[in-house]
Amino acid sequence: MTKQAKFPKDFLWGGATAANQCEGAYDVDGRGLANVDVVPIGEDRFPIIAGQKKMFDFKDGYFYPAKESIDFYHHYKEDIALFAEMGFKTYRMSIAWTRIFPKGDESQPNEAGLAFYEDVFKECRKYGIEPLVTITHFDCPMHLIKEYGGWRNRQLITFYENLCRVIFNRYKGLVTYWLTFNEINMILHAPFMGAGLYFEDGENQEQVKYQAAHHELVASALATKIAHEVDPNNKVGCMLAAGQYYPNTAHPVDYWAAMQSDRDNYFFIDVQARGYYPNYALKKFEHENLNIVMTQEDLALLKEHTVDFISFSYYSSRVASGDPKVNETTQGNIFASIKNPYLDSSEWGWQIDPLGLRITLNTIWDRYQKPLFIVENGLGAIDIPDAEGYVEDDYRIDYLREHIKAMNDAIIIDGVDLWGYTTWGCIDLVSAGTGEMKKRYGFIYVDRDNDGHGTLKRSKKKSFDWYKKVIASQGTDLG
Ligand code: P53
Repeated sequence: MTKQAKFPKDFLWGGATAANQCEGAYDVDGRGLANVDVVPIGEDRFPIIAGQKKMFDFKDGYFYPAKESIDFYHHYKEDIALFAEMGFKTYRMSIAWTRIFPKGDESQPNEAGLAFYEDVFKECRKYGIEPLVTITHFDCPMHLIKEYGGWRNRQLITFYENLCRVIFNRYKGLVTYWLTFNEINMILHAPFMGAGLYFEDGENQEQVKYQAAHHELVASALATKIAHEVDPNNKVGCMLAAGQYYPNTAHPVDYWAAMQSDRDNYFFIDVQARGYYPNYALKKFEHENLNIVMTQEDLALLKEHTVDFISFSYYSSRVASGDPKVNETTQGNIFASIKNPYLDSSEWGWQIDPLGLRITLNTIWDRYQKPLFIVENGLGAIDIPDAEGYVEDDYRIDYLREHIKAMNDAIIIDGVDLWGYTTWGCIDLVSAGTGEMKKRYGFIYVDRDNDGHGTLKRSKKKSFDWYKKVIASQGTDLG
């Protein structure tokens, strides 16, 4: 048994999911269609989520895994009971915008959608589980994409503001931890999934992405403002797809490349946590002739309403090279990176680096000095269940154990202020990157395959009891 120093008593242990990857019930109770519904599994998925191939509706010959997913919509009581059995202190989940505003631009919300999340939050509270709610986890109503062009359009700020006002008021007292945009930097890598952006031929894509990013940043500041007005107890965080870049060698050009790549991602958090655009970004706009429209009111909002905490996902570190001849990249990740020869990889080619988590935690803490929250971490793997649905997932336990140790070192040895840890996909769900079901992260196995076959039966994996013990022992027993 590995003995660790105790985590803080109020440390928020838990797990994370996202609406579109687990709820299913895509057309139930008045829900409207979103970008995340119309992204199929298969080779067209990447060009579609990158905004390079148009898919605005369901088309014959494709399978759309989010339509039914694991049907959390009809299983949430059973699923939350299992989370409670593991001892979760928090459950990170997201709201599907199109359940509340099916088209996105209505003035009145859909009561059935509001009632659904109210029930989910009450179910969490019944077990003393604190909901941690992502307001948008990659979802944007299709109507806002078709009619307004997604986040490239300034009007999206107002529609998002309406959504925030409605949910902050309705769930006052039920929810206090909010995240404004999941992996806000994803807009650069998967703009259709991240911000409902589809590019027309000949368009300056950088310009469109950074203008849309500006709208999201302003919307995030506005959400923070409203959240604090509605309930001063509300805590609002930003959310970054994190993972430190290492230079490929000690050559200064490699170090410089790593720094540049880090800045591409930290740019968003620099604005959300510090309240203003960093000079390197303003200079980039200038040198690349990107004309980003910003009003004085926008800048004032950014300045006055910075986030209360910083959350991030961490799966892997990354490697950058300043040498154009070095181009052997890792597979299977939206963030293509140079391969790191010192690290093992998952079955999907994601490199495994627990110390990288400690490094990332320290870097973000040094940069912002605001409380941190790890809201995603985990291993996507192929699980082979026995007849009862039990999976001996020691590989997952090993991955999580090493990352929990790294996080413990960051808190106990380095003094990083970390509020909590939610593992990704605590129950098996659809992969965002590939659309597969067989890329599983959960402590709970769900009987469903890539083609949508299966009974949806839930069963505990070996890691279920392991994580339960980790939480019960305040992270001291990682055995
Ligand atoms: P999947 C890529 C790189 C880092 C984070 O990813 C990413 C992605 C998207 O693939 O997204 C986050 O399912 C995201 C989750 C997602 C999770 O990582 O591709 O917030 O929605 O499921 C894991 O294995």
